[in-house]
Amino acid sequence: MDPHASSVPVEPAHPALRGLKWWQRGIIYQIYPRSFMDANGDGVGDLRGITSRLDYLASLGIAAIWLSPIFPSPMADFGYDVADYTGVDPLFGSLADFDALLEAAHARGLHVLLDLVPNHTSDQHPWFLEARSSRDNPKRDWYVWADPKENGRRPNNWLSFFGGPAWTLDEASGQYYLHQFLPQQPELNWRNPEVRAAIADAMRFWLDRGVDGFRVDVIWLLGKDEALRDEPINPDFRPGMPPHHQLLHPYTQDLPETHRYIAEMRALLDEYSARGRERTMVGEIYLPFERLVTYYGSAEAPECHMPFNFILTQTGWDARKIRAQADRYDALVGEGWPNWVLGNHDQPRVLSRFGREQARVATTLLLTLRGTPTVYYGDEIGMADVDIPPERVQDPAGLRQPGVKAASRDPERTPMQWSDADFAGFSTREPWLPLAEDYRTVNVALQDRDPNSLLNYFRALTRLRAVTPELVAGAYHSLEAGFDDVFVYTRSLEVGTVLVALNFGGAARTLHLPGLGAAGSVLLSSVRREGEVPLEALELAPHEALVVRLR
Ligand code: TEU
Repeated sequence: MDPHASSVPVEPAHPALRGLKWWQRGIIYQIYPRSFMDANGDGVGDLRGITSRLDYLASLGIAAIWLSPIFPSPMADFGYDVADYTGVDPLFGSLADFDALLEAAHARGLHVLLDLVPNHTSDQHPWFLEARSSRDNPKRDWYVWADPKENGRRPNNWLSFFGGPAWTLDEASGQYYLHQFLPQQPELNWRNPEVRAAIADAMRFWLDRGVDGFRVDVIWLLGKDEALRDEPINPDFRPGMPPHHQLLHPYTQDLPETHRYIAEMRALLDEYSARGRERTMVGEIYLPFERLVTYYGSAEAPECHMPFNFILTQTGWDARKIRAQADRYDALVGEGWPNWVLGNHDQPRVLSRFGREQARVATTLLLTLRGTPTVYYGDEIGMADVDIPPERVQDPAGLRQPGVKAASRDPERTPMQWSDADFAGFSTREPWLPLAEDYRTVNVALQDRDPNSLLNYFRALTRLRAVTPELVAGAYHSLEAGFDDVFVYTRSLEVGTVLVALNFGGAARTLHLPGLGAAGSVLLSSVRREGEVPLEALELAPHEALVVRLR
């Protein structure tokens, strides 16, 4: 396979952005393949479906799509249980379908990131079947095994993210194996160099085919305490929280050796980047900023190009709190390239968290803070969480944790709403998860035709980013807005300064912003106004998002 057979056309970057990589200039769009577009009419999305929607994706002004896992899998965790790192599950199509998707995406200037799941495999992966077959199998040490305690109990108190213990007894061999997710997701032993080499081979397989990089699943969990010490009790645990929060996690999360493993993965990507097209690695890491930023690594041993910044999914919709977090993050990121996430396949939809009237404010925030934005499919048209009737719940995280609020991730994984046709234009039959009831009024086809739609607001913002280098590369500086529900910041480069003013509330506000000059010109407003605005008495409509060029 010639990796140059489909290379991404180089987009003409604004001169002020020369020197920035594509993943720094552009926007990442996450696709949950089961729910994006079903081409073969089985009720589940697939690769040919995605390919058929590439023109839509290109129309969004994004730089890359990230596909949640497409690999062969028993689907116990809907693909995050991988049974073969170098194939495509027949549910999604074939390798040939993938190559066609990659080529067609590249032809439209879209990069493609795959979801690498290196912390655990499926219990049906041939490696685990071998490892499990006997204590002296050569692959035994590829996974994490431990003897029962004297009383036959599990080796320590570690817990699964999905409820219950993190250990399951393998009756035949009399040892427990570790799984911080489902029992069907045994954890690889990253201390074993053969494991690291095997994952590197899997990465090469896709890089050689031409993929532009990876989003790496639970990368901060790769190392675990070798002595398997008990984790301490979390004093802040309250009933109703996910049971995993009963413990603190010093022995299963953020271990020092994890940085070494990530640096090895990065070195492999850098080899490919040095030979031609720039490849990238985004790491899934839920940690406080001070720890998160250590995953950029150092100049000598770089790690993730971008450790995901999930703070907007964890902070309430509060302008002051978000300002404080953005200030802290921007300062801590240092030389690293920042990034922002508003939603993903594990979190309630942004619209359901913050309300439909705040959709444009949220979109503007995501696309104008300093750093690469990651957009979750459907958020650009204002899809909301869908109530799933109990008999249709699919997500094992929900099924295993009754009574824990938002434990099931099904509500944010429902089919993309393409049109008001039957099954929302997603499929020709009842999809695997229920469609939102609002799909006849909230869908791509309708919003495409409506110049005032959220979709067209999203596109106007991405077009604005493309011609406004300040919004991509400009320094971030927040301002005191004088109101608890207003967030104001500037983005400046030598070529100029842009002001962003966001009204998080339903009341009109008049801001007094001294020292910025008498007036600015509106670049974009969610209430569609144009022209000059006075900066010493800047009026914001309820729920308005406003972007202004200063002079
Ligand atoms: O998620 C890891 C993770 O931390 C989640 O369990 C998260 O805490 C939870 O979903 C919050 O609701 C990754 C994937 O994104 C997730 O979809 C997988 O289920 C999980 O890893 C196992 O691979």
